[in-house]
Amino acid sequence: MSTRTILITGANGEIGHGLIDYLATHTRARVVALDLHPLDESLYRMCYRTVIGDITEMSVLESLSTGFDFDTIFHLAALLSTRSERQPPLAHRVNVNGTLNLLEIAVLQARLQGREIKFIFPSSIAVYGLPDLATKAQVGKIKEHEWCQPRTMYGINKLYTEQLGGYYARYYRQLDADERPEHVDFRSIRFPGIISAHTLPTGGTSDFAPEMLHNAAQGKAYPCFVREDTCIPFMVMPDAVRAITLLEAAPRDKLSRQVYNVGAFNPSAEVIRASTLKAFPRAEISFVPDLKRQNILDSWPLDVDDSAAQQDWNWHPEYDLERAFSEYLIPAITERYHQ
Ligand code: AKB
Repeated sequence: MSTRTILITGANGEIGHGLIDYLATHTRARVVALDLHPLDESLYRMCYRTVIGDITEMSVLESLSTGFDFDTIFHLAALLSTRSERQPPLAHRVNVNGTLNLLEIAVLQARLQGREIKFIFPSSIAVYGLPDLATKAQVGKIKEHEWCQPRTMYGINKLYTEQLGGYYARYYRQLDADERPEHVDFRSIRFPGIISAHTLPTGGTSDFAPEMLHNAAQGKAYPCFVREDTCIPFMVMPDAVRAITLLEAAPRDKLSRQVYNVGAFNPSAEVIRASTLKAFPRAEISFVPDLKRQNILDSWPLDVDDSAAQQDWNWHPEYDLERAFSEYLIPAITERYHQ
């Protein structure tokens, strides 16, 4: 195994936790972790270097670029959908300008090193926008090019930055006289809601599922902010980390596109409640819909068609709903709160 140097932005976030743990356990990669906040204690020893800094400040990124030769950038830092809706200008600054900065750093790195730099970018089902519940039910699984009319600031930011990544990979400074050697190999995954047993998301709209489960495990009543029939795709964190590392490792000539759907299971909120109650029978879970957040969820698809990911890089989730609860979520969450 060669020793690669990997930059992870938003390292302290949910995917950051899962990814750093995976890289430390399964590879010899040197992880340079960047986050606005100090990294959790548990992650420190797994990283080669940790940096506290803001991706909207180019000087922070430039000084990182001076210090390291990166093979891959996992750009995970973002404001999620609910938080973005409350602070749209901040969301734009972080989700769009921050990503632009990172893409510029990738170009700079490619130029300095004279080789291609991989840029791995988590996008989201929030890029989709179904007009109403009847259409949502009727269209079922949707492909990457369908229904890309997001209703949220976050969805718009993600859809635009996917395209920005495509531009940096294919057309960057296309009018320049000389062929430019620098190249960014941009690859993106549209993640569904992600449920981790070890961390809780903040500021997302799919948060109702992990919140339900984590509250139940702690014996706390949970008024769930959606209707019981709310249905969007989800996956558990080990599959999310598998997906992002599989995509990163895939040979480029096997990739037919730059942006891929990935799915695993798509239970209604009621089914998530029932699965939670099976493990924690005394949990108090009620449904008290917040109509505005509900509207956002109703505009997200029921399910995604991930056949391109299956074909191109052999994507298959390891966890369906049943296995996710019985073999990952319940044992790990129980251990987390009851040890
Ligand atoms: C959110 O709810 O904002 C995220 C997402 C679906 O991208 N979890």
